[in-house]
Amino acid sequence: MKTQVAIIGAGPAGLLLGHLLKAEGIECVVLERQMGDYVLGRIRAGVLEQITVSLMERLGLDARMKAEGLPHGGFNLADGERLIRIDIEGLTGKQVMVYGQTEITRDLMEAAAPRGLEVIYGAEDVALHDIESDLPSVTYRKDGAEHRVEARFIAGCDGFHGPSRKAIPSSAAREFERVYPFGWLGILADVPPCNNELIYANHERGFALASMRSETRSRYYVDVPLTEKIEDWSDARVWDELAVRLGPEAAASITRGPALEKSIAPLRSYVFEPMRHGSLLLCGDSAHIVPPTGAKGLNLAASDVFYACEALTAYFRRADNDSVIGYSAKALARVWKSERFSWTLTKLMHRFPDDGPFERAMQVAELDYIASSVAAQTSIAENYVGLPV
Ligand code: RFL
Ligand code: PHB
Repeated sequence: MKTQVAIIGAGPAGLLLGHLLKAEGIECVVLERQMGDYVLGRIRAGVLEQITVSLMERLGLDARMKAEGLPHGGFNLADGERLIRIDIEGLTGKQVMVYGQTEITRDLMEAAAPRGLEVIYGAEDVALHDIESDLPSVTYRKDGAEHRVEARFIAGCDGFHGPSRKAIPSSAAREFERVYPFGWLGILADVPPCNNELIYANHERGFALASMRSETRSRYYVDVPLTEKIEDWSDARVWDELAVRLGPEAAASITRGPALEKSIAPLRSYVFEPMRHGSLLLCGDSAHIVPPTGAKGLNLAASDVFYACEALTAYFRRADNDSVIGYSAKALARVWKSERFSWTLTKLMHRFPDDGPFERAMQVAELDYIASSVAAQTSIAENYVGLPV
């Protein structure tokens, strides 16, 4: 098969890029290792920045998001009994949208066939070839047969564990990484949220987050040491822990219910440079990971895809190779700012095992400063709502 862009991975990055390229008249095909239901079963992001919302609008795929999503004009930082509200809307004039990654993925997936976007699920042993040439290709196996896709470009949208990033020689790359000494234990339940806005809590027992998917579905997290096993966390234990860490006011409003999903995700900060090598462009988690504290992962995937689409459109419309060459620097400038924000918020809101009284005093001082300074709150608000693309 021949196409203009071979996209590896049908997560949000790959599907968004596929739709955007298709809308620009650029031929592409998306290769996904898993089956569609498996991709939809991953419970991940919940908070969308303007860039993600605007890409769905541009594609005309925003109807369900507008009908079912919850626009939020603020969120809260809790420290013991103190609650600091960050008035995102008042400070920036913008809102974030609470709408699950599962729903975005479903909207993109369902629109694929009607719009002629070919997505091949169950593609095994995906391998990249000749990425330093102008005619790279991707091979895969499906139903026992070998297939080859020849393209002008490959877009690596295959997440942190996919083969794309690994195809770039280490001599041409640089990695930056920080692994955190805890993970987030998440629980999803069909119960009303305890608060109408998100609460990020720093409690002496650890971090907690109260989030939601709708007015009847809640998503909560607590941080746990990496040694914890999910089997040791009954639903009751998770609810008890949330009630303590979120503080008395939120605790009084928590409705308990059976977990629809419960899992532990490790936290990591990671950046791979450059995000382009030869004819391969990396987008989303394949090139970078942020700890979920800033709600930035999916949104960074969206901004990468925005820049990648711009670069590929310039190439195919005007034979402008400079924008392809400039892709990495443009995307990384935004990636690093989101890395900084996610890391800062993670440090501010978690109790690290090696931290002593000094580090805790720094957290308290910073939270005091945030509580009393419109400038500090504005900085948090503009990062949370999303920096300009
Ligand atoms: P994905 O979603 O991992 O999709 C990659 C796709 O590539 C496929 N793949 C392959 N396909 C073919 N061949 C192979 N060999 C392949 N290997 C892998 C995979 O099956 C998959 O379908 O990456 P993408 O598209 O870059 O999207 C990134 C986002 O998923 C991620 O950044 C966010 O979920 C992060 N994240 C959050 N982001 C936000 O913006 N806001 C949030 O509120 C937020 N909360 C979260 C999060 C991530 C979490 N976890 C579990 C990591 C909360 C959590 C708990
Ligand atoms: C979520 O609802 O899953 C969520 C919300 C905010 C975050 C991370 C995850 O920062």
